[in-house]
Amino acid sequence: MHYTAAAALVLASSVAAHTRVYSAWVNGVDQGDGRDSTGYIRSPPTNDPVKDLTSTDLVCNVNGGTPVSSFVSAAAGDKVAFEWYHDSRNDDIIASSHKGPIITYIAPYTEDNGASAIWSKIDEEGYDSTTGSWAVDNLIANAGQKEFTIPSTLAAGKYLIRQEIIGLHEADASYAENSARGAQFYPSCLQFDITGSGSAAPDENFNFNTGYTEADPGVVFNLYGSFTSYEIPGPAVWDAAGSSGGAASTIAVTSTAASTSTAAVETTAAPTTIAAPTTLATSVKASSTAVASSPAEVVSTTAAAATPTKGCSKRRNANRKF
Ligand SMILES: [Cu+2]
Repeated sequence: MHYTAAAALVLASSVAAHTRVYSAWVNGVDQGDGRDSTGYIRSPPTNDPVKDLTSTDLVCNVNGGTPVSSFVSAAAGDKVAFEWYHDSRNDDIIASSHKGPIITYIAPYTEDNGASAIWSKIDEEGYDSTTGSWAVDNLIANAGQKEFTIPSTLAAGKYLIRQEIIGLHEADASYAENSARGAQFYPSCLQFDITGSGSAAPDENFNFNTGYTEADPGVVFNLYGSFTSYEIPGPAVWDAAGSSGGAASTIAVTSTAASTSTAAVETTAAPTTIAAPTTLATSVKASSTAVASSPAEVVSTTAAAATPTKGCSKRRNANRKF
C-alpha cells in the first residue's frame, strides 16, 4: 500500500500504523510468544493490512495456509484474549487513527488457508455510541488485548480462531474503486486445541471472500461523517456463542469505564425511558466512585467523546497519503 510514497513516507507510515498478534491469553495467563513456526500463530511476514476482498489473504492473512506446530490449549467457556502489537510488544499497539471493529470467528481446524465456507462468528465489538468509542480505542486502552469467551457448549477438538481488526480510516472509498484507499483488514488465525463436554459444532458456514463485500455498510464507511451507529460486517454472532454471556459482560465493563458520560447522555436524551429512578441513582453513585478511583481514565474518555469529529479530521489529513 506504500508503493507511491517516497522512502521517508514509507518509513513514517510504518512507524505510525499497522498491527499483528504476539500471543494469546487464556483465563488471564499469557501463553507466550506464538509467532514462529513452532508457535501457534500463523503469523504474517509483516504487519500490513489486507484490503482486497477477493484475496484468500483476507481469511488468515499472508501465510494463512501454512500450519505451525503448536496449539493453544483451552476449554470451552474459557476467556481468551489475543494480544496485538505494532512493532514490538507493549508498544502503541496500532495507530489510534485506525478506528474500527474487532471481530472473532471460529472454524474446525484445517491445514489450508481457510478460504471456504467454514466460519462462525463468536464475538464482535464495534462502535459504542454512548461513549463514542470504537473497539480499537478499547484495544489500545487494554494494552493490546481483545478478550472473548469460547462458547461453553462448543464440542471438543482442534479449531482455528480468527480475530480481525478492521481499520476504517480510509474506508470512505472502496478498495475496488481506489486501490490506494479502502478498509484495512488485519486478520490473525491461531491454532487451538479445545477441551469440553459440549456438542455444539459451529454451523454458520461463513466465507469471507463472498461474505464481505463492497456493498456492506460496515466495509465502505465514512469515519469522518456524522453517524450514530456502525453495522458490523459478517453474520450475527453464532447462537451457541451467545449463550456464553460474553457479550453482556463486555457491555457492562464498557459502561463502567465511561460511567460519567453514560449517565449524562441517558438522562438528557431519553428521560422517559428511565423507568426506575432508584436504579439510576444507584448507577450514578457507582459512577462517582469510579471517577474517584480512576480519574485519568474518565478524563480521556470524556475528551474523546467530546471531540470525535475534530480529532478524526486531523488524523484523516495526516493519513491521507498512506
Ligand atoms: Cu496501519
